[in-house]
Amino acid sequence: MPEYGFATRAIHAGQEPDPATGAVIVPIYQTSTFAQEAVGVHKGYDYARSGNPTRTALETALAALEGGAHGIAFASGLAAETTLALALLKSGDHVLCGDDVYGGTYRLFKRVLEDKGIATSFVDTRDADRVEAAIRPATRLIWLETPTNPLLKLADIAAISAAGRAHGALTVVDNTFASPACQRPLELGADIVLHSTTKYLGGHSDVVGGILVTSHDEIAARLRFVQNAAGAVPGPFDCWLVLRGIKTLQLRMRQHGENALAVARFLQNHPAVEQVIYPGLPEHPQHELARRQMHGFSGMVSFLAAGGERAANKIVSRTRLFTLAESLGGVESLIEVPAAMTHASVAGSTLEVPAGLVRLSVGVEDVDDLLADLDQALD
Ligand code: P1T
Repeated sequence: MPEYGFATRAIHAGQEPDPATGAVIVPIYQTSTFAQEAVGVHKGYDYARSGNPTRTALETALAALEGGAHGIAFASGLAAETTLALALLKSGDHVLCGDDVYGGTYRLFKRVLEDKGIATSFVDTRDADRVEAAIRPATRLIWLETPTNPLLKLADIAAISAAGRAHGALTVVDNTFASPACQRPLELGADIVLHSTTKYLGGHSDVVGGILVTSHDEIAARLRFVQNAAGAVPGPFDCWLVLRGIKTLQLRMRQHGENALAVARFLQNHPAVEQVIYPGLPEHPQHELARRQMHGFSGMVSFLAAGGERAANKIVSRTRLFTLAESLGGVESLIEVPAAMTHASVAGSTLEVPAGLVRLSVGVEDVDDLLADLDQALD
């Protein structure tokens, strides 16, 4: 549905009334198999690992939101990453990865794929020239998070994708932190977009899932083949929850962004805070790039607590509205210490994050309540 705007696609793409019953909302096709009239004669579905109408709706909708031709859904963000690696990489290949990524992504590359002969090196993706210089003859994938988890560094998607193309490497953008409401990497030249749909796309902290979107037909066919062959697919109810979530994505992201900016400004003026990181702040060193390639700056804010690890641990134990928990992107505000929680698996590596770093997933509650909660926790 390219002729419609983003918010319209979020509500309608892949979500026409059910042809069988007229149900306005895509039904949860809770079935593992589908009747065949004769051997191989059926209505497009034979077995639910290979395909399910609720999943098809989600895949169509998310492809439309990212401006891509094909969506391929998975049981988690990491299942999407694993399937992508199985489908596109072989022993001897090299992955060039950003030097600030989700701890689980690092763990997959270093502690699972390296044993299979796939090498990964890490580079500061804030500098497109440095990324290009680090491309090797064996580099098959360039793996970007932008903004990164948890330091909110940005990568110039257009410049890096062009460099990758010139050297025969595919650029994958993990767009989990921005969501397609704020950033659409395929439109900037990236080859594949990945999401943990657990986060902003689901939006309510009640589902775990993942998606890959691409406009390359051959790559999509290969990914879809391995989706079925390896089998890390989402169930129909999980697909339905994400479909329900994306209907309000645009509205939620607007409020996440507004609240996050207010929180970032508040923290900037607080003596218990050493440094605030939010791409929407003019003081963010890459704010110009953020304005160029994003449409809104999302709801993730990180800050360094004055007083380091002890101070950080104290703050996160004192908030009442900001719940101390891993994950992000739900309507409720969350707070965590990446070094000890989401990024424990990068400890001791070059990706290690500061022990005094606090990460906020700013929700859509009344912003004055959020500011008051942080104020009493930082006191
Ligand atoms: O948790 P899962 O759905 O498997 O997604 C993994 C993943 C992939 N990419 C990014 C950028 C992520 O942030 C995540 C998961 N992250 C957290 C759970 C977290 O709290 O950072």
